[in-house]
Amino acid sequence: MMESILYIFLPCKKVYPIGVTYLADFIHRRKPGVRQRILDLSLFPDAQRSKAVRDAATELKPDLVCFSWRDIQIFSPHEGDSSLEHAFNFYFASNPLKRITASFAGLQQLYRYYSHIRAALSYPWLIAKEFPKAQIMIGGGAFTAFADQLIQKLPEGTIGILGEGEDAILKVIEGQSLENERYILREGKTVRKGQQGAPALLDALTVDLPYLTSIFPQYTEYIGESVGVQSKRGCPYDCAFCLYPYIEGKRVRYRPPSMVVKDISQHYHQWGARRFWFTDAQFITGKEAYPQCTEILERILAEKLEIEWSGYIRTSLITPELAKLMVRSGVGDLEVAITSGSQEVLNDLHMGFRLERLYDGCRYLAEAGFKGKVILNYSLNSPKETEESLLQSVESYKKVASILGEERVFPLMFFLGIQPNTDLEQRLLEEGYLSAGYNPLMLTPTSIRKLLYNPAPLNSFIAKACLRAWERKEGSRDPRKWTGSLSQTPKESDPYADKSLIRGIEGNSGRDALLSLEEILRSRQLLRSRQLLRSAKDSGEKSVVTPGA
Ligand code: B12
Ligand code: SF4
Repeated sequence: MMESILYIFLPCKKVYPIGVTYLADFIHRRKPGVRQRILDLSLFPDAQRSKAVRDAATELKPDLVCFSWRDIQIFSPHEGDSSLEHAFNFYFASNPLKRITASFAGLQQLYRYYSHIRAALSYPWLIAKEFPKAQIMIGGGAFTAFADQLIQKLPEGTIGILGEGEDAILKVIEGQSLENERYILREGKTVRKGQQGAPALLDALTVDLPYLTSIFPQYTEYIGESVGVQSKRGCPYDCAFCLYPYIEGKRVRYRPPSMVVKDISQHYHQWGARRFWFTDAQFITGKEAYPQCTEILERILAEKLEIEWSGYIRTSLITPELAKLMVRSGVGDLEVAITSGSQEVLNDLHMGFRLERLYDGCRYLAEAGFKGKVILNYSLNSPKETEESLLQSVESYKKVASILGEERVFPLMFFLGIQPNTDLEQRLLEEGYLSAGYNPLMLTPTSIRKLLYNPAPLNSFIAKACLRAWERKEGSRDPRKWTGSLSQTPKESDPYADKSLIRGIEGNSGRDALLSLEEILRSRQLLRSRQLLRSAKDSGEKSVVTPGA
């Protein structure tokens, strides 16, 4: 039986390390004698991270070191991140100077990307070398997404876990077999994998906050930030590009609302936290989730918790009653993944909602007095996109803006990023767009171009519209700071949890991009109809002339 666990949250842009807090809490409830400590490396400058790992391991002498790897992706396919602009300038700018500047910026970003991965891998290697008796485990969102590639780069014997980790860690400290867990383990050149049996039910008690406070002294750094709370796990939908059901499973498991709100209330009263994010893959997973969602919001109100909360929410499932409760219980800014204004494109991506219902949801929010911002995510140039469907997307933005108010709606171009283990990846492999055995972590100018899904023939004028809009806002420079996982985000007063997205909406350049796109498409249409007219006229003239000829 193991007696001490050190959790190390690998560096990424500062975000509350909810996963490791849940893991440590779970173990403490079952094995109160196990000594634990959480170390969040994001809060240290680069140069001090190895020392922080060494110091914590020397002090705790852990039997088990659990690394949690949350993010890898840096080429976020959305316009809040300057890497997308560089990539677009590199591939599509007509001015060669811009291409050259973008290629330097892109190279710099690639360098940062690789050194970020290298640095993250160096901490497990440090433990393996300097504390060889400790067992190493690793999990988290980024590890789950890229487990097959990462396990090859980790010290032999590292136990990787895909998805949730509570039961697996418990089994490891008890010395039990992992056969019914989603583990991945490399022995020399062979890799072994396990399949999860029954996923854990979430009826455990709430987080023991005084205990968490004692093992995670860095918590004070998160008091003004948005604290994660999970109310359910799993998503039953099937959106082609999405990895969440792969990570969390398709079966939805709910936490009892009283416990979810007890979590919020403890953080509120004991830490003074005021901002929360429901980290669920999807907060409203379907009609079956209504009772739980309703009770959570009612309890927030009943307990007079004056918070601001957000999360991923299917707007199409918002009812008038839920909208009222959402607004009264403190819903903040929302990110709505409309994806496209064309029902056909949505259906092709298996999004499982009707646009009309999405508009209804927005209407209910407006009627309930919603005052937040709505970031409206568009994934232009999805498969099945046509010039007509692009114009429908522009129309859909106008429609949402007319419902909620133009000043509240911020369209954001969020290109489809291709991720391993998604339907989209599978489809593109079958079509030969991706080649079998490609390495999704290997970024080169060609692979980035592929992985930021924006194929020909619509790509060039979509890029043109985006560049035109960004240029107008930014004066054709890149004044935005690097926002990738390596740098520390400067303190910003904006309450939105993902600060790089906020950059995308500051200038509302997405609106400009959509309107520029409309301009480009309309002028193409005009040109085409003029050409048609002319050729009709020409052939008409010919046919008039012919008889007499
Ligand atoms: C909620 C969420 C957000 C919210 C976070 C809000 C907040 N305040 O917490 C917001 C919208 C801000 C966000 C932003 C981003 N996110 Co996000 N996010 C998620 C989401 C949906 C849930 C994460 C979560 O908190 N889950 C709940 C907790 C309890 O689970 P967990 O932390 O994963 O931990 C569990 C397991 O992973 C495991 N585990 C974790 N560590 C360990 C360690 C060991 C040893 C073991 C055994 C197990 C284990 O056990 C834990 C408990 O069961 C995931 C997708 C998903 N469904 O998982 C993406 C996800 C983590 N995000 C991702 C990314 C990329 C981002 C961004 C970088 C996007 C971007 N490019 O701009 C940003 C920036 C993040 C940052 N660092 O600032 C990726 C990461 C993978 C990747 N491709 O790199 C994911 C996986 C989504 C995806 N694209 O597939 N995100
Ligand atoms: S995009 Fe949202 S609704 Fe669709 S599968 Fe992913 S988490 Fe579920």
